[in-house]
Amino acid sequence: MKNMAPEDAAALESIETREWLESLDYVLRTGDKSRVFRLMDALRTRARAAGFREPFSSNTPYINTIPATEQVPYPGDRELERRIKSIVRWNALAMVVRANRESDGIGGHISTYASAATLYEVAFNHFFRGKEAGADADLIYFQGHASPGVYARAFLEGRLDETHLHNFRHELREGGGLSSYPHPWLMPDFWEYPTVSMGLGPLMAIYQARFNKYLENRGLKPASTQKVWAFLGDGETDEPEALGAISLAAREKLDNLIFVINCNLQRLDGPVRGNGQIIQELEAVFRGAGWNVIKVLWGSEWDELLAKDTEGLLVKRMGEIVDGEYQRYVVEDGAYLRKNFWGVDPRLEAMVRHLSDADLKKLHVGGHDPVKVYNAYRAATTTQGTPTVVLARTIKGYGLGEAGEGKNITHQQKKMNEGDLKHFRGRFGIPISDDEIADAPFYKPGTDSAELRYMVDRRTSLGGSVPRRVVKAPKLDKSVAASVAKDFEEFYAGTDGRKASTTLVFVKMLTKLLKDKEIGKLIVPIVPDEARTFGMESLFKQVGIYSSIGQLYEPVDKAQLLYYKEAKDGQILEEGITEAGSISSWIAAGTAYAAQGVNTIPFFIFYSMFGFQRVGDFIWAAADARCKGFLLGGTAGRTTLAGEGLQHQDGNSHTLSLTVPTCKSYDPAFAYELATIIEDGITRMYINGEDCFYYITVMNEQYDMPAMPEGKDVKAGIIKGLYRYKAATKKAKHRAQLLGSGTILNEVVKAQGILADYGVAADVWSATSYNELYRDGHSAERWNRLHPLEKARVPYVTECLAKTDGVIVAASDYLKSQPDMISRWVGRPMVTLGTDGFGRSEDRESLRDFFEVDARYIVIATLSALQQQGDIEASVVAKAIADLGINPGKLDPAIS
Ligand SMILES: Cc1ncc(C[n+]2csc(CCOP(=O)(O)OP(=O)(O)O)c2C)c(N)n1
Ligand SMILES: [Mg+2]
Repeated sequence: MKNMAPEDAAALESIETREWLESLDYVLRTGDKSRVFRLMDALRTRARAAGFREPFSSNTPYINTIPATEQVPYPGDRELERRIKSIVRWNALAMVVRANRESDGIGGHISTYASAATLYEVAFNHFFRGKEAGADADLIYFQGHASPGVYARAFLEGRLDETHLHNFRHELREGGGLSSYPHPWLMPDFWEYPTVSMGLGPLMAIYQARFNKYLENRGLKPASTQKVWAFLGDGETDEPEALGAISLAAREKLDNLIFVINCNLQRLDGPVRGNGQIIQELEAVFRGAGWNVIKVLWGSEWDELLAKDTEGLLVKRMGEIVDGEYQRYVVEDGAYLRKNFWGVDPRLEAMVRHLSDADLKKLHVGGHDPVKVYNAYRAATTTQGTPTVVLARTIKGYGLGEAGEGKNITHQQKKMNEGDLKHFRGRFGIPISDDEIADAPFYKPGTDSAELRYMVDRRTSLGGSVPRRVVKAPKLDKSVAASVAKDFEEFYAGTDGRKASTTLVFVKMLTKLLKDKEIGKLIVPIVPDEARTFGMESLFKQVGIYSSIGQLYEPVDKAQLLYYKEAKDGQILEEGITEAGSISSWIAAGTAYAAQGVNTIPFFIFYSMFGFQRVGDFIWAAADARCKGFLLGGTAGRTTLAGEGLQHQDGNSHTLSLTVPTCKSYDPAFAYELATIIEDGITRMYINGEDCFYYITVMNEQYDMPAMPEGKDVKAGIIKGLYRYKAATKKAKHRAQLLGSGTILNEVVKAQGILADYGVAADVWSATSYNELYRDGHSAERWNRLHPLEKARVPYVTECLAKTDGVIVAASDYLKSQPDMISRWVGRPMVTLGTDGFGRSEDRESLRDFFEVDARYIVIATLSALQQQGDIEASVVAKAIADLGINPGKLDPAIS
């Protein structure tokens, strides 16, 4: 062949190929699959032995994974389902078009759902199981931008009315509206999972599926056939979170997980991979990670052509077109396709000679063919031992025609003129007259129409409508509060001179909670490879680390008391180094009270700097999902964590946690404060049923934990954010009120002592939460503004401080903006010290000097404030600066 003319070589190769394929066909007919694999293996081995190095590929050809010959027939009424789908399409489009006519710029998306309609409708009619299916009810993550289609279906099912649809993106209108995207916070009976911040949905879905297995393995939920479905965009897969945990899904054999990627080849601005093939790229990534990949690329019209493609020419041609060109095919006519796709080879051209240009244009892609989609889902739901991803090729803006089908502008298309609407109506056969079409009216057939009866019937047999959010778990009994209070008794008594850190105290509390008879089983400790940092390793042995396969090895430390114990019913979720994964587990556990009917109480402890700062958007989504539980920011405090420096020392997290409306943040100093806060959290979230969660910073500095001071208001003050910890013991000429939180409270107490020498009697207050004080202050202020005739409400912080005497100084291990937030309600000027700036690798003492938050700086701040109001001479302050060894010329930590 080497010395032949090229045409002869090609002809010979063609014959040779045919012969090999015929031999293979023979084996396929007469042998079984394993015989084929053995044969191919033998060929590969022979070729390798001859020195041939096969190029690596984790791809299969650019055709459907499930061949036509392996398909089962469609079980539904195709014609009725097509009509239903068309009506849903119409209403989804009308909702967006009308909203934007009324309020220009209100937004909404048409093209995403237009591309995904078949992917959803097949699932609605045949797969998604609703809440009546009990433990088998599916958990579905809908693609955020497809929400108009989900609303449109709910409208036909009678769950939403015309007013709702009319009020799409007008949530504040009378009669209620529909939120732009899936937001359980705003539509708590409808949506379950927030997805629209791209990439979060897929990651949360993986950990959700994993958590479901955890619940089953720990006996907290019966074994079930429940599936987690995650619908996402192909563009969305560029988010690192989207693909970041796919290897975990395969490793954990999550056959309860199905990803459906709507591969319309486009994102917002243009093609996802104009110069490549996103589907092949995703196939390689998922197969490499060990997933079952099902490609749905071509509709049934192609089956006959592929059957005739004995030499693989068509398959080869399909695989060599880049996505940018495929997108072009959507907007071009049949003649263009004939010339550019088929015309490159006379043999290909011959394959479609019998078809008209119009016929060529009608050759659909797989994601719009219910038979192909049904078969893919059927395979996905019956696959065992691996998660499945369905890569479905679709067309963005399908049906919009000139108004945007396949065009680069289609994602943003929200307006359609009369002509466009008529085109769409015609294409999908919607019975709306020419007189009415310009208004884009919603269309709903009668309740006893065949369409509606079919829809409702299908949903009834599948366990009811979806999505639907139901809180399945009853609230915990009041006796739980008493039980926890008993567990925590010792923490109110103090450590009697023994030093402890709040982290250590927390771990002791967790240990007690894990043993609690009433709620021990419900506690879910979560750590991202940080348990030893926090001294939690004793829990490994006590409750075990969850592993879906138990422990297949004898751990290296087996002989020791606290060995690394993995178990199938292990309680700790040791996630490895992934804060994003850990927070997703926390969300799954913290929302299990709803969909799963289990009141699991998650405690996720992490390096505080890698919490809100790193995975803040997940925490925002958690709040949207009405998540409950505890977040523990460990090794917190800019000057409390010694040595680690700029990337680790956290002075920011309380500022960031303030932004989450349902998050209550605390910076406790002592064991009894921490006990009070956790007890309050369990009561509020799980006994009273409040949809909120707690963020608590805990530190690694060790000191004496005092007993809780006497006084009936102490516990209430801890929860509200402020209480008087230690009043001045002696009278003096001058007065001061000193506020401190976390470990810095100890510096404040020291300052109280030094100030006595300067003739200042200072009271010490523990400010456990500036965030809560700030919220309370604004709430009172707002109420007073709107109710001028009523008795004015007094902010709690005013109640505490307004009647006191003396200057006010507050010191924090976090940004100065923390104490600054309450300054307007304290009745007089207030001085704040905090740790604005970048951390440093240093010891605690040097750090507190650098950031100017130690006892000496608190003393200077107090004296300076007294000087400002004319109570003492400037020379007294200057002398104190010198006496306390402070360098006034030192660097400003805020900007160095
Ligand atoms: C984190 C995040 N970044 C950006 C956006 C804005 N955005 C919304 S939709 C979209 C394009 C979506 O493309 P794709 O995932 O392919 O979905 P399609 O609409 O094509 O199905 C973008 C960039 C977002 N919602 N979330
Ligand atoms: Mg896309």
